[in-house]
Amino acid sequence: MRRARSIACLCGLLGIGCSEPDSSSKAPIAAESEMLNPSDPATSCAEDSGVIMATPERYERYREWGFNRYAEVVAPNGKPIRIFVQEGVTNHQAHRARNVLRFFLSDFAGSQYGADKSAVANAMADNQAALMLPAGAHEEGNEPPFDAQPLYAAEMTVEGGPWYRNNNWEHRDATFEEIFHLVHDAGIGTHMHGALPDFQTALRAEAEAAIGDGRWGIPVDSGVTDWIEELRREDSLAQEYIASVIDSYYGYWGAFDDAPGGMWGIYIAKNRAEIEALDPAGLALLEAFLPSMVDYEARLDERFTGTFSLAFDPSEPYTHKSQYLINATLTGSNAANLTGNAFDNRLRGNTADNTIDGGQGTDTVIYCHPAADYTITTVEDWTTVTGPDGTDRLFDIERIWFHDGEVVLTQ
Ligand SMILES: [Ca+2]
Ligand SMILES: [Ca+2]
Repeated sequence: MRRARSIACLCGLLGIGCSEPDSSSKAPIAAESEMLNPSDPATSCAEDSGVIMATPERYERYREWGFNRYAEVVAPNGKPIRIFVQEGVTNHQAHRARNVLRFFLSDFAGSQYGADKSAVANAMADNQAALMLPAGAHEEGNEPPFDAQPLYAAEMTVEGGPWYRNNNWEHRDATFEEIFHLVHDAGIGTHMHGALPDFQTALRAEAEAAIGDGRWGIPVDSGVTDWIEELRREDSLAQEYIASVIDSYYGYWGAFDDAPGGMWGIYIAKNRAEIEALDPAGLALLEAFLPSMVDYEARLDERFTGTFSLAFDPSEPYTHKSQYLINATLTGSNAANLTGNAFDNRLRGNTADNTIDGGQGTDTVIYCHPAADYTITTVEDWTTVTGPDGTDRLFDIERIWFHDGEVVLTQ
């Protein structure tokens, strides 16, 4: 059962029979890297390399288990929130997991609990929070024995990859759910001391209310009732409830048509409009911490061909998810294209010839070399940029960012 997997995932956090400390658990942990500002276009270029590194030698047990790569999000207190990557997980998957974690920890101005997330990130680092990305799929009894939130390769998509494009439910993307569990448990605070006890109290109360009035915990099969009871015993109803709201809010169940609602039908709302109509209390709690748009840099799977769109298009069901993205980058060398949405998009092509259409808003295309390396030609509504990244055609783009300066295009 898929629900059983979520329960099993908690054991790493709760220490139920399947965890042992890694060799560093008592020692203060030092960061291996510096955190770059994700809203600076230069970060896109700088993070082409250097985000994923070899696992430091002091994590000997992780290395023995094949966690050969490592990444981190550095909290304001200078301590890392660690990500361990097992052989068989791609760097793209690891990079995206890090971006999702950083997105959850980015300040959301004006929100009740998310305006300054420093204390949440610091609590995670102080609690020695870790995310592990094991290869393959979860197998009961075969979990790597670490105090770390697991997110398996088989349940991580990458924007533009086949599982993402096809909404492959055998590889349902649990990235948002599992990484938010980590933020919730170690940062907001559940069994560990966290930064936002009032938020947790509200989430726990709303989870019970949602079970009571049928918004969540909907018994679509006989296992759900048992699962809810087990969550109640573990005191983890709040974590699973808000994860359901988050998943539907960011479009991850918009294309699900096997049952009404999201999270296999356990949650009453499939998409944002349904949350607004059917679970306004859940919506308010989510929006007290997380913003409406996902502003991490979506680095598309290098196999992607065609045009990746950030605008909703009913004929392309993956756009239920991509409509909430703002920043997208093509990787690899396929001659693929990007289409933005009504927001101020930051878009970046790859080394091939790309067509990039920003749509409405003030949109920026990023190039990582100095401006002198490129030739810019504008004919009517189209701007052509020729240089080390091929010959790209830009439409509805207002700015071009080069390594040494920005060019404003006059329409
Ligand atoms: Ca736009
Ligand atoms: Ca290009």
